[in-house]
Amino acid sequence: MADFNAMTEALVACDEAKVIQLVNAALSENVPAFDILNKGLIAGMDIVGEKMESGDMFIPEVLMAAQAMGNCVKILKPLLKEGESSSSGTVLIGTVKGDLHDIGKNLVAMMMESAGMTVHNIGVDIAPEEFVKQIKDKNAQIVCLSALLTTTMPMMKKTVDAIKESGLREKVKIMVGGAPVTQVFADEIGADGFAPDAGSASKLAKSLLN
Ligand code: B1M
Repeated sequence: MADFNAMTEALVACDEAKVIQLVNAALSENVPAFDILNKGLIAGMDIVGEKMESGDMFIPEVLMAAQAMGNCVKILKPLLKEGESSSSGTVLIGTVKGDLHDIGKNLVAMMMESAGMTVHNIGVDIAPEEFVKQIKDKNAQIVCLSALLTTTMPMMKKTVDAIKESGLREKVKIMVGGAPVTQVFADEIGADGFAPDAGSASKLAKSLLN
């Protein structure tokens, strides 16, 4: 029986060795990688967020938990494949300027890659003009913007506006996501779509490509 609670607790305790051991033990019991990710790891990061907010955890500890999470995601990556996909396309993904959060964005990128799309993951703290440049350079059909901070959400609108001003708006679909982002916000800023998590982001990208 996989012990998701122990996994969550080990992540919150920043005990990377323990959390990796528990992830490997769960895999050896054929526990689905999606359950490990959602019930063990993401649940742990949610608690980390609450502790960060209440002042019970500080940035260095949050970074240690994030690193442990990232290393577990590397283990799960080959097992999170969605299965064969008939559609494929070119996607550009990045976290908007001012925002350094990348775990969720990297999961979205991974799910899209697993679904057969070519994904250019251009990192964090990406300025609107850099998104525009990369859309041109990579000939992207879809651009995905990620933001985890309410303070960086306006940068999503600036990025959408920069894409419009560059004349590329008709050539590229724009998707947005990240914990504080909503469908209403996506509509307000003129994006083509919003996805609340990595799985639905991948599905939405496929439907926008078709
Ligand atoms: Co930050 N942080 N952080 N942080 N951090 C949050 C987001 C926060 C909610 C914590 C809290 O206070 N409760 C809070 C934001 C509050 C707000 O604005 N409403 C916060 C804050 C305040 C800050 C700082 C300002 C703290 C400070 O310095 N005082 C600072 C800002 C730095 C900056 O960016 N300029 C900061 C820094 C950091 C660390 C660097 C320490 C670290 C990031 C490490 C890293 O990413 N490499 C960190 C972390 C780890 C978090 C929490 C704890 C976890 C985020 C995470 O990785 N979640 C977070 C609390 C929380 O979210 N519970 C928090 C797991 C991940 C799988 O989920 O990213 O939501 P998520 O991604 C999901 C979906 O949102 C969606 O799919 C993903 C997978 O299902 N999705 C997309 C994401 N992007 C998408 C793009 C798409 C579609 C879907 O495109 C189409």
